[in-house]
Amino acid sequence: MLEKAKERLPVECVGVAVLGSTGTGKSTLVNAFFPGAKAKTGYGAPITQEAEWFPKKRDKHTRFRILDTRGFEEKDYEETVEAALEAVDETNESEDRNDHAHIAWLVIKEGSGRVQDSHKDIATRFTEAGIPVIAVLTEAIADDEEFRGEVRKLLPEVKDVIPVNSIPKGTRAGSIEPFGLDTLYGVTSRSVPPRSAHALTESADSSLVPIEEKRELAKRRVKWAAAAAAAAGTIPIPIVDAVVLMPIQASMIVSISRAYGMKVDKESSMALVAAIAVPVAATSGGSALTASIMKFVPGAGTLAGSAIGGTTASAITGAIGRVYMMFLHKLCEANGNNPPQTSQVVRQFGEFYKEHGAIIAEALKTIAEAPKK
Ligand SMILES: Nc1nc2c(ncn2[C@@H]2O[C@H](COP(=O)(O)OP(=O)(O)O)[C@@H](O)[C@H]2O)c(=O)[nH]1
Ligand SMILES: [Mg+2]
Repeated sequence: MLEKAKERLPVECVGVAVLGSTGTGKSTLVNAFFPGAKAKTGYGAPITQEAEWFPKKRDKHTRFRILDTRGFEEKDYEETVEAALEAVDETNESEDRNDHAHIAWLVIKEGSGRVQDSHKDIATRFTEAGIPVIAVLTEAIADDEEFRGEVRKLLPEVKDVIPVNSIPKGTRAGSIEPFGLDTLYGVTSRSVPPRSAHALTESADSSLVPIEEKRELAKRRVKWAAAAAAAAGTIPIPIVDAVVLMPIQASMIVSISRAYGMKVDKESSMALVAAIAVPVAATSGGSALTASIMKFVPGAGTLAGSAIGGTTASAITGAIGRVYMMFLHKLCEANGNNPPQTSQVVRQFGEFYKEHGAIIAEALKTIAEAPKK
């Protein structure tokens, strides 16, 4: 049921073309920025053509795609630029914007100190093709402004020039910690369409995403679920709460968790949903919704189904979502913007609910008092 409900979540994807010569730090950058790059897209496998998308085809669950190329060696870069543009053109013909390339990262090693013909070519031609270009200076030293200024001057088309250090860098003076990826996240997020920005929030390394953006995305998921529940409420009951409402609420819980950067697989999603549902069900005393919520819990049995209306279904779904968001937000905040483990949520939600469950209790009361429709 969870799987089915997830099918109905909004489809969001961001396409990133990562361009630059071999050895400039493209792979290092992608792997630091998108922790799921290898597992989720197969990125890093040897490419068979000049330019190739990872994954090759997008499905409903794909949150990001990366265009990888052979590398732009100075002597024969034209062919690779041509191939990359072709790959972008092809995908951007799709009517679904989720298929598109939305942004290009032009990767230059800061230490090279040189802007090449290939860089200029990429910056102009991708910009002309409607793909914003961000120049990323890798293995950067935090306060070396000179090269940055030169890149800005020589590549006036680019949206921004962002120095980054993707992984710790050892120097004689000690280690330079990673920096700049959060700036790259911010500029990228502002340069792509809103739906792709949401996909970025979900797929970029959680530490790069400001907690307020996580909250915004979680709010959208609650809104989505409340709207879906409202629509579901108009379908004849009792089928509605078991088959429609419960999966909506379950996938809402999973997608709020993902918005806050939690890694949720099949098993942990069941544990999460149960952890939220049990305390809610325990306080909701016999309303029609209890029947719906109790079905979250394996073996809890079913109550005789009475009808609930769309408004009610929407109100309770929204209330559950808001309380869970409050809970996760607090945990993340207390933990330096790091997502909690599923086990921590399972252990601590009950306690939190005792203090803050009034929001849900209110919603449940209005159901109990509402005339049955
Ligand atoms: N410290 C540090 N090393 C980097 C950075 N980017 C790349 N490197 C190193 O540079 C080398 C080449 O990087 P790689 O990602 O394989 O380049 P690619 O050929 O463009 O994919 C690797 O040894 C990386 O560890 C960076 O931002 N910081
Ligand atoms: Mg590479």
